[in-house]
Amino acid sequence: MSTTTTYTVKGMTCEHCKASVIEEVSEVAGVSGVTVDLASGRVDVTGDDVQDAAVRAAVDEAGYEVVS
Ligand SMILES: [Cu+2]
Repeated sequence: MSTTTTYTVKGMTCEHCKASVIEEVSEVAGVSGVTVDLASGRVDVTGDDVQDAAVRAAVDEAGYEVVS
């Protein structure tokens, strides 16, 4: 079953940042959708059996920080 988890990511300031996060998180196993709201830093990750640690690592890889 597909579920959506919401994260708050610090440090995204423009469309490029947003695209980087979407690109990295989209590569995480099981992820089927990623949406980012730049203003709030809200990142919604949708998918099946997505590992929380893998999402956090992907955000870190993109150069940003998950704060919640
Ligand atoms: Cu940017």
